[in-house]
Amino acid sequence: MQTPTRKRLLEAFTAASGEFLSGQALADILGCSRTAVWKHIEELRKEGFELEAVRKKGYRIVSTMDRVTENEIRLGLNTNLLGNMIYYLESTDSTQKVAHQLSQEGCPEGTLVIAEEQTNGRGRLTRQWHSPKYTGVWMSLVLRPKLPPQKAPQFTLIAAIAVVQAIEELISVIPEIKWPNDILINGKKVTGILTELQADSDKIHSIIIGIGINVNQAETDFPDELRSIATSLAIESGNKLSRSTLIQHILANLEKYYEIYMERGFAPLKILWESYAISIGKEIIARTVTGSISGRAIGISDEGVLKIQDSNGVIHDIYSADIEVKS
Ligand code: BTX
Repeated sequence: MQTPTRKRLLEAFTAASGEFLSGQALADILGCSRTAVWKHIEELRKEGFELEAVRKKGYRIVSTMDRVTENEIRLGLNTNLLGNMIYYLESTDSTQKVAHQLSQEGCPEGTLVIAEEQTNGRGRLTRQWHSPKYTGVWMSLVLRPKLPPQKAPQFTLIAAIAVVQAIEELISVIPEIKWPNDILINGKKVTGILTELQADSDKIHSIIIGIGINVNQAETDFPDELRSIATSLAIESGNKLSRSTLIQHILANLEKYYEIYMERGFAPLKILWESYAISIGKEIIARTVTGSISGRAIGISDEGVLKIQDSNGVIHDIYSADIEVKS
């Protein structure tokens, strides 16, 4: 976590969009001396930012390195809530675990935990999420909506919309959502979302949304067992992508949809979600912990529950499952 001064400095460079900012202008913005400005600039340089200093013009940021440090994410971030606190970790077991801990300690809504690598990334149930260093986005967000716990599954769907749109904003691929928590490109998994809760029976304390995105991996970076089912944005688009830019787009989209959701409920977002979903209208098999159900996926309810109609016309509500699309 960084000082408010550092945060303001990066906001000023973000607003300048690559233009020069004079030492005096920065001193005024930050409310400190020009020497103090210079010290902050030196700190940024040490962290890997390439900064240009020109006499009578001031400073500007020329390029950044591809890391997902707090500074990298702040430079270009246009949100009010999401990312207001950023915890950056070079390596951790799981950002979900860290976010749970911070949430229990009372961290503010919008807190983001981000790591370059996870050594024990978690999927649903007891599954693992492969999270190698410097190649993906491994992040967890803490939200504190005043809602009953039954609403929580909708947040997986809202997060999926935010990620799909962020991908579309940056590269030309067609990402699709497989209910409830996978994003696929050309049938292979590029993103997994894990929504967890801290709640009483009637009230959510926090929702922790974990998002894992394969960004810059090559095929050979995936272990054998994942190679046929997983892909990365770089493999699909042919180009490497700035992870911090991707994160900025996700946070901006998620903040927008979170606001819409809190004001107008899930209905307007349900239509959007369905427009990205691959399973709706198709014959699918839903494998739940208690057994499998086959039938046609006819849609999701306002609560985000998947509706499957079997061959006898009976409609089943599916709360959690792995989906296989048959046709
Ligand atoms: P899931 O249970 O739907 O998917 C887990 C399954 O996905 C694994 O069993 C494996 O088959 C496959 N898999 C594992 N790693 C990858 C990968 N990198 N790419 C594609 N497929 C993979 C999905 O659970 C939810 C994943 C959330 C991950 C985020 S990362 C940040 C946060 N911290 C954390 O520990 N988990 C979340």
